[in-house]
Amino acid sequence: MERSKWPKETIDLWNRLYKKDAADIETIQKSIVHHVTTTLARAAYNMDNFTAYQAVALSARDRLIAQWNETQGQLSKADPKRVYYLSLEFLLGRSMDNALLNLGLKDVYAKGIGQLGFRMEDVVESESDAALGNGNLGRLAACYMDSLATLEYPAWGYGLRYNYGIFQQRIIEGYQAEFPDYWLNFDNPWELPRLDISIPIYFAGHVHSFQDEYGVTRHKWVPGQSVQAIAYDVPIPGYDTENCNNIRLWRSKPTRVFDLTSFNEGNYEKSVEDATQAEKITSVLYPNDNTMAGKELRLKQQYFWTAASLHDIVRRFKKSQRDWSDFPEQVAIQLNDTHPTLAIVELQRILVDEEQLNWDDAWEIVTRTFAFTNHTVLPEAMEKWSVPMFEYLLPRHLQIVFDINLFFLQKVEKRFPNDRELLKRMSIIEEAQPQQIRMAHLAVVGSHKVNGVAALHSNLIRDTIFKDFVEYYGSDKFVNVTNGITSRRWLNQANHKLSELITETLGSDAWIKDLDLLKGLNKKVDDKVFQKKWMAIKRANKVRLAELIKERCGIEVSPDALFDVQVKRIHEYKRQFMNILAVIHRYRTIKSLTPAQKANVQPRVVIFGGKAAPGYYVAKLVIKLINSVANVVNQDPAVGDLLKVVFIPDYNVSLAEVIVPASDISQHISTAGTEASGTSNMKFVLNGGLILGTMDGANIEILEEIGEDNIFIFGCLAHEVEDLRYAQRYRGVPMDPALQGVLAAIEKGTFEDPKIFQPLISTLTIGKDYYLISADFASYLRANQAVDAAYKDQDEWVKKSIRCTANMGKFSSDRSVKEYADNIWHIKPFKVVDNQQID
Ligand code: B1N
Repeated sequence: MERSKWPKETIDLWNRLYKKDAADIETIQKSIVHHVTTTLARAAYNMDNFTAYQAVALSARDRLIAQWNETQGQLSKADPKRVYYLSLEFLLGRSMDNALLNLGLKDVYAKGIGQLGFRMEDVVESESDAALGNGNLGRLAACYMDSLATLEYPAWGYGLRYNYGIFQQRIIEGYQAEFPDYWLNFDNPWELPRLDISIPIYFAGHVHSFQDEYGVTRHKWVPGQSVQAIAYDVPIPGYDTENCNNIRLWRSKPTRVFDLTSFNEGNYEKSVEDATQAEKITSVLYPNDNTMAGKELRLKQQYFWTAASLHDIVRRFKKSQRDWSDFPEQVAIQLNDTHPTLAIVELQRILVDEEQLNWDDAWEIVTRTFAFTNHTVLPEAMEKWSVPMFEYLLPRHLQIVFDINLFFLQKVEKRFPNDRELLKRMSIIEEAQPQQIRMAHLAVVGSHKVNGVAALHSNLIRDTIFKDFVEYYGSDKFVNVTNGITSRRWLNQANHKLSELITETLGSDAWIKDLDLLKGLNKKVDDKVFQKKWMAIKRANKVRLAELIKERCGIEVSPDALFDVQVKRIHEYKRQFMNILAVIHRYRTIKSLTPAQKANVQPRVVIFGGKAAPGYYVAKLVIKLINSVANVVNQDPAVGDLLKVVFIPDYNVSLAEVIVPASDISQHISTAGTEASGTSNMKFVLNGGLILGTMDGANIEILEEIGEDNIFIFGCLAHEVEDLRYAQRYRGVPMDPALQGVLAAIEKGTFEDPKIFQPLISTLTIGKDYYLISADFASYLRANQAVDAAYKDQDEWVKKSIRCTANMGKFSSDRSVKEYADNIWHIKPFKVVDNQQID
């Protein structure tokens, strides 16, 4: 019987049964045991930590689903404006601990599972990471989803459900080796398969042009291939709220009757091959960070994902029976980098070809709907697609791209007549052999707002890659939203002891949702008792990391040494190479000291971690060099505990949760103007770690917040980079002498066969040192000495550490998300009420 015709008794019965589970320990234990014995088909006697994890996860998931249903039901009814965050990467890491903390049930679950014979820490450790991202860009998306839910914004994420996330890294004879991350091996309790939501996605074929009944020329895409997009929903609970948002991830499947031609020809093998090709689309995450590979499969991924997401968004909009002109009042779509830019073209196609709107009206709707975040200025990361490849896969979309470009350039020409160079520079199409589509230009033209991710970066894009566009559109279209991180995961969860101390000190845990309240800690900077507790927690975190290092790397390090950390993707612009070169310099210096002098050396553990893209030869050599140096240094009795070098393999989110709280100093040392923002810098400082860094990305704003006495800054400034490059190229500036000494040591064979490292060393040839390692080297060494000296003065150090945490409020992703909501998306919070009624 239809729901609207139910008699009162039926509704009453539903309402009586439709009650949220109580949160007492017995109800929780019952639900755990229920999942062990039924869902997992196990018994108490053959349970292990992993089974316990699965059962706790399933039990928590039941609660998430209830909240998810409430949220989505109430949102459907009220139908407020929503934001859709399109990101090819969501680097969520583990979910269980986060879900329990956000639900406010961590303690009672810990107690519950404890009485059932398991330790919560072991259960938490049994979960593997959801690693559907490369680095910061994907982790940022995850932090934003947490903030959107916590701030009760109506928001959905859209992404791809890769079968293989970022590869697992092992170190074999010092080299990186990559292994597939088949993360779905043991099922994933955090996703809800929506097998009923299956959307056909088309590729290839040709375009049919015809005159409609009014004599207007219209176009219809007659596709040649089809696949299905299946939805998997990942609930994202907010902290301390009933709201539970959704990330919808698409998986590709073959269409049931896929290729009729092969089928009709009786070519079974060919039709199976087609089916396999269809599944391949969402098989693997491309492991490149900040570089573009230009592979056809990647373009297929991008279209598959944007087309499925738009279909879903449009379907939801159409339910409300509003006029198309209302679309931008109901829908905001944020493009996380250029990867989803095809969504612009796809929406224009839907509106013009399928909904029969005229071009200009459609384009107005499109541009009012989309906004675009740029995350990089590196030329190698700029997405371009070859026109012939694009035409084969998306023939109708290519026509639309050319039309968008034509109309756009006509307008530019009108404003700035007779400037062919300008048109060439601004064109969406690059005149190369073959022609290329510049996705960043398309994203700018199709969006109403464009933002960079830190103040310096936003200024840089206005002055460089988008300069002409700023002149044409005016500067209002180009804004800054400095990145942020979620305090829920990066302090409350990862450093729970510190979190408890902060709550106790401030007298409330309100800071978890309002990070500016940390300012209250400034009053405690000189409080000796507080300082002692603060340092005791840092030390405990260092002990935990030392144990992990012993276990994973077999290296013994002292928690009393200064822990110096650089963990991030390995990339030339991030200059891990410069770091290890300075370590070599330190090593050589220590070796030259008398025993008396050695007594004054500040012991240091230099910790590296990070993955290199599998095809990035030079970056992989940096890993090899770090491991070769570590091998020699760690075994040199003349050095002992004064210097240890560690490369922790397979850096990922859950490792970061152990490493970040344990650092004394972390390094964010990119050449000025190359790191768009960085977000790990924020995580370290929030946890009371100091920064050694350049005037780049968000470091600059961190300095502004915490004060220059609490950060170690060195190196050239962004506006000096061009002149420095010119000078070394054309004026023969000699190499830094200390650097010369270091290179000579490598070339002498101090760290394995020097031939191995020749390609790496040659990147420093005078005139070719693009990332300016030589130019910055002297000031880098000085900054390192300043770190040593400051760390020796522990009384002052602890004050710096407290001031760091106290002044990081700005970098909460809650602040970032609010800026997007107010200035770009124009959406308002929608509070889900816990009414526990079916309607
Ligand atoms: O985005 C982060 C920033 O904090 C980092 O500074 C920035 O490097 C990073 C293509 C990227 N920019 N571009 C990428 C990743 C994958 C890919 O396929 C580009 N990642 C960044 C968050 O704003």
